[in-house]
Amino acid sequence: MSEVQEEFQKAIKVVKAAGADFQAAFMIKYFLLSWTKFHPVSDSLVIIPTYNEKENIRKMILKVFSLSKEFHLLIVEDNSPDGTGDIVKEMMPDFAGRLFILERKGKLGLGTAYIAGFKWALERDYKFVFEMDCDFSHNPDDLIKLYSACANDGADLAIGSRYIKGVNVVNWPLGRVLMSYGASIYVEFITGLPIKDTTAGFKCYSRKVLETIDFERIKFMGYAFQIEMKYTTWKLGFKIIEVPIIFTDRTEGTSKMSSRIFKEAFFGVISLRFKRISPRK
Ligand SMILES: Nc1nc2c(ncn2[C@@H]2O[C@H](COP(=O)(O)OP(=O)(O)OP(=O)(O)O)[C@@H](O)[C@H]2O)c(=O)[nH]1
Ligand SMILES: [Mg+2]
Repeated sequence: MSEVQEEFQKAIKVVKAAGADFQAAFMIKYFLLSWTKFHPVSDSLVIIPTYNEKENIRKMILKVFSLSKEFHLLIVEDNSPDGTGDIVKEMMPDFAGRLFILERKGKLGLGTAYIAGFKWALERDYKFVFEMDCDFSHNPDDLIKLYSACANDGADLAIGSRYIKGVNVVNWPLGRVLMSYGASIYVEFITGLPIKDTTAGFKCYSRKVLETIDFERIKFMGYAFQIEMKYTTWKLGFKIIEVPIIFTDRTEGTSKMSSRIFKEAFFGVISLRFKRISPRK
């Protein structure tokens, strides 16, 4: 018998000789150890809404699970005709307990996708909930910076911001940059919201923010949704920190930006100015 086998036999004798309580405790510990190995726990859920992202989704999922911090991932899928949902479902067994999908019947808009994701997160134990696009405009490595702003620096909402030090946008046509930068100036002028990147969609919410916001009163869909969530968080008195990030235009797949989304944001901001904000009852 080898030395290792001898040690193993000795260990078994010790466990057998011990009482039933010890054996039960040993079994529970062993079970928990193997459970957490295959189902890593995380305090953080990243929500990614998807519509026709087949070129990006696989790479994105692999990237998020390769980060040094453990994040869970919820894909809110709107029945993409290109089969994005099938790719997610095919990958789920490889990431059991870490990768989840919420499927909806059709393209119902970004705002309601996130709200569905927030409700899903609140039914579970996550302390930090992230918004991120699937198109790699947001660099998944920056999730850790956003996490740190909330977990270590006391932010209730951390925003990945393009306009902290100049304009950190790569490959966006000048028209898009001007529109996005102009939107932030416009929003601050109309509503007083003291945020440099008001349309940003790369964020980390601490749980208490999502528990306080009354989702029934969040009305907008696209960019206006992003502005409305920030405005509401600010009005409710939460601490907001902007974290500088570099935003890169998507290289794969197609943009879902439309003139309807633009109009909603333009007029929506004016209506926000007159909206009464109160916490959830
Ligand atoms: N579930 C769901 N996801 C959506 C919907 N519209 C857009 N998305 C996703 O939301 C994220 C952002 O959409 P984009 O098309 O990149 O929109 P954008 O970033 O505002 O515009 P671009 O900068 O032009 O890419 C992506 O992951 C999209 O797949 C929708 O109606 N439902
Ligand atoms: Mg995009």
